[in-house]
Amino acid sequence: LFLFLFSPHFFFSLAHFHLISFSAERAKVAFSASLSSSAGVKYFGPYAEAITLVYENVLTNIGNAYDTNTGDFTAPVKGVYFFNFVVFNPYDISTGVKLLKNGNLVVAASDNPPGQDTEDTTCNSVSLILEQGDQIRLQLIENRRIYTDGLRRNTFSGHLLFTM
Ligand SMILES: [Ca+2]
Repeated sequence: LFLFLFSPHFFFSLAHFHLISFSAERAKVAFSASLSSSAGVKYFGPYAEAITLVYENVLTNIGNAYDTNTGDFTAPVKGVYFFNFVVFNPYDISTGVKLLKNGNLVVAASDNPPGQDTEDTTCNSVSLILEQGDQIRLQLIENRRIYTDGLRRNTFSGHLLFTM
């Protein structure tokens, strides 16, 4: 033990441990983004295959864990994260969005076309234990559509609740 305490390996381990605990304690992760920053009307879908939705209009992105080029959220530290997404679509085509963790479905939200009021909103939320590097993304479900305009009714948010 005595020899180990004064070995380079011990000091490396000590430094490494402090580095990890320091970064985990200080981790601050929170993002919110809407699907489009433009006031113009945009439709996504319907497509035969699911596509990743890129929420390009960042409102908050503390820690830069959400990538507005790819639509991927990458967990910077192990912890419990809360995600919420709100989906809006009007008119005559059903809407639906699914949340994936490392490519696998976790939860989804969908809605059939409006009847009389011509507006539909749906949402879902989930708290997940993520390892460092785990990825979360939202995809438009196959054969569904999503619509956006200047009112920013499609949003995606994620927050680190606490590290583990
Ligand atoms: Ca409906």
